[in-house]
Amino acid sequence: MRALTAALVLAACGPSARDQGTVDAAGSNTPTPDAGECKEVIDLVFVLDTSSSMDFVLTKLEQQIADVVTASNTLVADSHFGLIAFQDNFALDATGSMSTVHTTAASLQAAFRTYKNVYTANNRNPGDGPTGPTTQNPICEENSLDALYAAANTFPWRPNATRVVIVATDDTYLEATDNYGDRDGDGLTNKTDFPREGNYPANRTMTETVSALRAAKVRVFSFSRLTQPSILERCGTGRRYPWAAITDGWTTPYKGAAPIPMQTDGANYDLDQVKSGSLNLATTINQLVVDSHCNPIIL
Ligand SMILES: [Ca+2]
Ligand SMILES: [Ca+2]
Ligand SMILES: [Ca+2]
Repeated sequence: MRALTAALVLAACGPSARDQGTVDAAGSNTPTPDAGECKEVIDLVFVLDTSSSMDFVLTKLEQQIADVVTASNTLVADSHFGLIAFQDNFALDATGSMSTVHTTAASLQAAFRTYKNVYTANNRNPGDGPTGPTTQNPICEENSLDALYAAANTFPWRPNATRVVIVATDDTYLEATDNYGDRDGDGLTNKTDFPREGNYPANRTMTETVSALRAAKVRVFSFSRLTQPSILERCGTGRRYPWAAITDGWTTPYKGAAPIPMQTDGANYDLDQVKSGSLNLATTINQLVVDSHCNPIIL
């Protein structure tokens, strides 16, 4: 709950008020002791579940990302953006103006479109590339964990940056040494009837991933479901863990470990509210960037 408390405190007396100092009784503007000290730039990485039920997020991001880029650059110039797409494996997108670093809404929009059309629409895993096999993904859980590990360790975070990850997914994850392609959990990935098995090992544990994120001083903000989907909305394959486990790691403990946003001084938002339109993605992201900027992570 520390993360939520921090967010509420910041909402009440946020960075803008702090930076402007205080106005004393005589009306002069007296800088607070730390005024002007923070010169952090903003590095914001999207870690997105591109499986079929998540295409609405890609659509909304394509529509709204220009607002996010503008707001971030208004807060402080030269914002950097990254994108990691995942299903049963992941890819660190390298179509930005500086390879894995995007600096414009246009290149992000093009990337969101590509993932939706080439990967989401074909159940193709991002790490397999555009000619990889289709009709993959034999169990519902998705590999957010290895994607988050890559965000922590592979994205070129700048030393002087406020570091934020936005992860969007509607399911929980597996840990090493499980395998996302092993639909029946028998340790083999050799079944070829639908949904076809494939070799998609989970490479990291939750402990390794959280440690990497904390070491990199990355806040994780998740957009995930708070409640189970109706039968009609459910992932059409089997799953490793019960439906009740879809919140594990985001808003409920994962095998006893506190959720990832809570362990990284972030927060979770309700993905269903994004889907229904009652929570605006760009507005929410812009606010959490403001709240995070120059606000040291409390671990
Ligand atoms: Ca899915
Ligand atoms: Ca899956
Ligand atoms: Ca198997």
